[in-house]
Amino acid sequence: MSDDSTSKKTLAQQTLALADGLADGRVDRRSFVRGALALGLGLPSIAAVLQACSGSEAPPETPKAPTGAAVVKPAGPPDLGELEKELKIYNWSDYIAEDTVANFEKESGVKVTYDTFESNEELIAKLQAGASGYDLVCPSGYAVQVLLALKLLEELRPKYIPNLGNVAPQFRKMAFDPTDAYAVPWQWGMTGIAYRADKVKAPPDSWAVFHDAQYKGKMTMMDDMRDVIGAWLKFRGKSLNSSVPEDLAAAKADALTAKALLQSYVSAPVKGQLVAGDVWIAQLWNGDTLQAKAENDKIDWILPKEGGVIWADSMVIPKGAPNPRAAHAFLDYILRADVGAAISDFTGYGSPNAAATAKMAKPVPYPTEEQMKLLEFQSDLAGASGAWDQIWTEIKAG
Ligand code: N2P
Repeated sequence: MSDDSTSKKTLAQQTLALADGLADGRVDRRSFVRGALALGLGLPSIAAVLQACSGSEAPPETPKAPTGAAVVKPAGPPDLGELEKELKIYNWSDYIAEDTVANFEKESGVKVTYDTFESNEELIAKLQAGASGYDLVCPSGYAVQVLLALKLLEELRPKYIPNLGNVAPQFRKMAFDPTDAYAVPWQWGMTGIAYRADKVKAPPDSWAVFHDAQYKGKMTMMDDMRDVIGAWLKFRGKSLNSSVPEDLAAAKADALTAKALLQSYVSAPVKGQLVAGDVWIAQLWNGDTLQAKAENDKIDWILPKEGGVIWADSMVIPKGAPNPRAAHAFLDYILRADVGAAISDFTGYGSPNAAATAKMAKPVPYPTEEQMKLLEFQSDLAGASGAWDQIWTEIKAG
């Protein structure tokens, strides 16, 4: 063998050793390229070896189970990239502390666009229309079910949300997200009746107050199909998720009787009318009522004796969200005890975050078992949603 052939053999052996090292993980891709170039290997050959070894970043040895069967780790989704510069959030109005977003922007350098909506149906319609550009939105439980059925949500990446451990046990594995794969609970609350104690003859205790002609023109119900029809279903002792045609027909009749006495259907903006005294009795959420009460302490709230809605609203990531890393960063931020406490102290709602509840100035206690008998979570109407839509259209037009 000539010197030349010896050196060629050595070169081949060295190249093989390098390729073996790449294949079994002892050599990383960058070191392989550097070594191969030093050995004089051409770029096309280097590329071919790299492609052949493209799985080489996996651990070199597959661990064996005691039985000898190979343990195959399912490939997870690829890591999220760098923190993006922007984040677009779509949330209910008056549902966050005044400085929550500003503080996040300051510490993360992410610029937040924050828009608001007034009902789950508005949110669902926006996401269904496509290309909303939102990275985080806040549906109630039943609306999470609807969005999941429409395949409009991304799965969470828990490794980017270390504070997930702060979520209280009763808000984990809820019916709308049984494996905690999609939703980070934001706030919980109830729908009942807000009233001006100084204007009404006696505090209301029933949905029947909306049939009381003495308050004609001084009452409102929410601009929300699920809440209005749901209230009249509860009034007749039915589930607020009923799809029974007779139940729905009775609810429609009750709603039309009430409509003749209502000033309007209005949700969060009714707070100002209660404060001013233009409205005396309003179907409203407990937390928004507390916000109004901060401006006028004559405003009170009751849960009607027939019962009402309890909800848990969650932050979820819409399919194709343009800034998923920033979305996860915001989720982790709001799950901090101090940030979560500030949000709930401002909104007047309960925090699903155990660490935050412990820090709240005015914690809202979760209902007892006894109180829960009066409360019901809404669920996806699925096949009955067309009938509900139809009835709501007729009520609004009636
Ligand atoms: C709006 C809060 C209401 C949330 N301020 C109802 N799910």
